Amino acid sequence: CAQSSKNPKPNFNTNITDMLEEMAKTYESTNDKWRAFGYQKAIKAIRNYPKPITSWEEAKSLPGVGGRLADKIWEIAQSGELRKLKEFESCEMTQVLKLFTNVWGAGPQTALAWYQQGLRTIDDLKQKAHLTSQQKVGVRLYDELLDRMPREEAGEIEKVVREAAESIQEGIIAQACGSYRRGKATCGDVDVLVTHPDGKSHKGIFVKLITKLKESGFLTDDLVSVEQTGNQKKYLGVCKLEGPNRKHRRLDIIVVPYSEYGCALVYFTGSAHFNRSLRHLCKTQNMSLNEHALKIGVVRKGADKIYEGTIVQTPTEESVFEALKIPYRPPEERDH
Ligand code: DCP
Ligand code: MG
Ligand code: MN
Repeated sequence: CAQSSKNPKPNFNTNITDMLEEMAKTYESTNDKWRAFGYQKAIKAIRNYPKPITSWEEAKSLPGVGGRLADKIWEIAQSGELRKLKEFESCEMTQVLKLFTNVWGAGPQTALAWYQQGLRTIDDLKQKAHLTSQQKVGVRLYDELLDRMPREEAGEIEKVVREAAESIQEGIIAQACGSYRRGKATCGDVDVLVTHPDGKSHKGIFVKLITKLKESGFLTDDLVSVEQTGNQKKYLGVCKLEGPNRKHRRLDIIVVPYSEYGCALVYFTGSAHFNRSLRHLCKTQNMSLNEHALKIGVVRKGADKIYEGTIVQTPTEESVFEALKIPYRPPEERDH
């Protein structure tokens, strides 16, 4: 939860959560959102459970775990296996949907449509499917984009972006957030957050930075050239470091005004799960938090906001935690 500041708790039931994760992923790829959600909720409860699960009743007592899920948990605890997962692994359609939903820019509906057209492999997609420009990139670089990079490589990518940014504008801040900042050993992509302490120089930087990184050959493919939300601009693309044996890697660049830097830093450092805990905490305190701002005095009626609240100035990450009245948590301790 968001309030504890201790080291990440150990998981005493990794064999169980691993298999349930696979189940959740399968249900996500078949667009079975409620089942996937139910599994995620159970996984969370099992992760927080302070000892190995040794009975069916114990499993059933966890929040979000009903009789059927308790059966599955108990099956794994006893036998180390889950028949339903085995079944999925031998089901062609399920496997193909998993393969297809891993194409960047393809969701469960697209995956199903491709399956129904008789397509079965990534080669089939290359030859016969109507692909969006994003999916074309996703298909061409399928294996590389699924591969997580060692954190050292993420550091090198951060450096290339930072040096390009600094050469455009003195004093610019460019910092890799996401899993890299949380200290993970591998990263799915690099999320570079860019701002300028003078409060205005960030404005011209987005186009110049992307252009420069394209001209140098570092950026190889665009996925989303620009996504604007309020005063923030986000680029999603693919890059490749110079030299032999380099792979294409996913890179996100987010440019934000300095006034939003504190909240943006918290948001893009994540994890997504941690952000959800923070937002949940906000709801209990009439606050709201997103990548732009922290607001107080929010009035909600059910899921609707009747009053938007007022912005609290949060120039630093520490000030965000302070305003939320919780102890500061270093990035390494924000996985849950
Ligand atoms: N984020 C979020 N909610 C989402 C997606 C992202 O709050 N649905 C935030 C938290 C993430 C950050 O943005 O940590 C970066 O998103 P990534 O998808 O790049 O996730 P990570 O960097 O955490 O992990 P990975 O190593 O897979 O990239
Ligand atoms: Mg990331
Ligand atoms: Mn990202």
